[in-house]
Amino acid sequence: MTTFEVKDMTCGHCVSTITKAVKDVDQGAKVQIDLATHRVTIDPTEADAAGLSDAITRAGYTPVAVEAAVECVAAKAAPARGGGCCG
Ligand SMILES: [Cu+2]
Repeated sequence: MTTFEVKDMTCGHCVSTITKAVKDVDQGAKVQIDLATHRVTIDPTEADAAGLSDAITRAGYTPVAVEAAVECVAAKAAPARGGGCCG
């Protein structure tokens, strides 16, 4: 599971562009996008994090890899999202 924060993803069009870009490099990947938090979570089948990051960059966006620890902080900041990693 790889998570990116993509700040310049702002609307449904961006969501479909990014989803398509990811599927172009990894057809079987599961892509979950939360527009409100600008998070793109990818469950890849063949591409690695660098390849996925590349694909999103080529689509015209700026992905920033999110570490598990950062995810934890974000979950605490927004409890409605209920992050499992923070207990
Ligand atoms: Cu957009």
